[in-house]
Amino acid sequence: MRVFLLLVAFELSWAQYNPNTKPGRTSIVHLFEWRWADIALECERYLAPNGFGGVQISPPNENLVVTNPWRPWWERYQPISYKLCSRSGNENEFKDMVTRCNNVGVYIYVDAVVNHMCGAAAGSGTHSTCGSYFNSETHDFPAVPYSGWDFNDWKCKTGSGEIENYGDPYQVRDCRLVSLLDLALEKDYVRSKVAEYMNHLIDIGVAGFRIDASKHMWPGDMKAFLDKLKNLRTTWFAEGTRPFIFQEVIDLGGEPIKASDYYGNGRVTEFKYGAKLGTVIRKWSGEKMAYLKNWGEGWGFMPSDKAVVFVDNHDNQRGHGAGGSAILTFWDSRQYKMAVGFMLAHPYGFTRVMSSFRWPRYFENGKDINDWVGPPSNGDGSTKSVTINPDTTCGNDWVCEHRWRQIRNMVIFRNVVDGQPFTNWWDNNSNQVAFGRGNKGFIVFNNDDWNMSETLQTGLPAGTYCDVISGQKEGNGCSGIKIQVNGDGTAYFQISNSAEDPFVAIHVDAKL
Ligand code: AAO
Repeated sequence: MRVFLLLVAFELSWAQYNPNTKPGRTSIVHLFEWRWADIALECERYLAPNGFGGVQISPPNENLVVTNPWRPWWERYQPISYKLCSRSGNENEFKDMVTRCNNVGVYIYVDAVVNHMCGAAAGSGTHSTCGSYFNSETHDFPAVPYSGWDFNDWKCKTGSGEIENYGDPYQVRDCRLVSLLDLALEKDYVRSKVAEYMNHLIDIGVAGFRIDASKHMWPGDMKAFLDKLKNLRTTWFAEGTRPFIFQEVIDLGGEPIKASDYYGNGRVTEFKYGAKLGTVIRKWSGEKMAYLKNWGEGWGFMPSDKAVVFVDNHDNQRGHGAGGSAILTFWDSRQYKMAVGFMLAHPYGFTRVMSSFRWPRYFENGKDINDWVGPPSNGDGSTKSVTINPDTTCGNDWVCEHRWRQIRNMVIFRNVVDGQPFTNWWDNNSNQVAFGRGNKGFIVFNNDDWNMSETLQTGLPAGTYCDVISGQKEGNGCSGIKIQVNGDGTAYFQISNSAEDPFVAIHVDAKL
């Protein structure tokens, strides 16, 4: 009995940290601003067959419609109600997506915006995605309903009512983030409304939540609404499965609010990861890849089992949020592929791949003045569908990084090496590095300005392997470089510094 109770306690404490992805599926992809109908298709035609574990979707709830004169992507971070209708689709389309994705074993993770409603200056009317009436001056959101009593204004002590100083945790939690009306999550009524929204999504079949602006909520208030959440639907998940929770907390150090304040509620986004990895791959600040030997906790990151990691996100790929100019994105595709490849090969953290849309990036005085531009859209403001080109890339200005061969094949690599230890590190004390994952996979990078030619211990069984970066195994053949692993596990690697992609990755499922 005692052993049983201990097991139950362990299960419960692990619960909300477990991404709930199917065994052997180790990453999720953020399909930023995609329509539900397109995500359903993508689950069936691409994500399931290629071993993706799930999709982080853009906020599905009703939001403010901003026209200035075109619609910014960020309007979706200004809730008007918890009705499921947005530029991505209506409730029926949402349900159809969840059902179809779940049926092929690709789960849905909702971006939950529950810290606030729309901006204070949004006005009043029905310029919202389902046409629900609201009034930001009187704090009236009848479609929830929330009224003046449900906001934090009385609690905030700054003159402007805004967060003025990130050094004061009270301001950060009780005042308005960029003028967004801050919900009073200390009230049971507000907690219940938030939980009701999230439970509605759980009833439909979602597997977890990214919780937006978690830094701006008290961890105890969050725990109160998280404790009200149901277990996941038994149609797709084991009895007693808790929703996966990952909290957006930007902690680059230097502020009193720490990522660790939130560990009790679930995982946390590790923003140091992309900021540091970008700096290393760019070789800025004297960094070099050889220093990645103790990547992870050794770099001052949070414990691996608490971390959600990513090279870039929808904010910092366009100068919002945090991370600065070091962040690598699809705009720097060669270095970006190396960074994503490194992330997916390395055991640290739970990995999220970014999938973006292209926008007319235009810098003025170091700032992208088009950082607001919304997804590819038609004249009437509706979001364009994701078309697929004959070469499997995407059209209509959808970037689809997750479909880039190098990235997709590294998602598969991570699945193949899942659970294997970090082994056989090698470096040249500069920017040529290599490491293995037990006896399942091995990866080699040359980010130096000269050629690499080395014989390295791979830890892999003898045989001929197909490099999954320059190509992949196709039937009994290989469309990329072939690597010969000798009987003693060593193999010879030659990587030109001017190669299209100066890295090589092999794993046991790509053995010829
Ligand atoms: C829009 C307009 C605003 C307008 C508002 C209301 O842009 O001018 O006032 O509407 O009308 C998104 C957009 C916002 C947009 C908002 C609502 O990014 O531009 O506002 O929708 O439509 C903070 C938060 C973090 C947040 C991030 C953007 O802590 O939670 O700002 N991210 C999420 C979402 C994001 C969304 C929201 C939250 C709101 O992912 O898409 O906003 O729902 C410091 C702090 C960070 C702070 C940053 C940025 O970071 O530490 O916590 O993030 O500042 O203010 C160094 C430091 C680093 C520092 C950074 C930047 O790197 O090391 O710590 O510099 O100073």
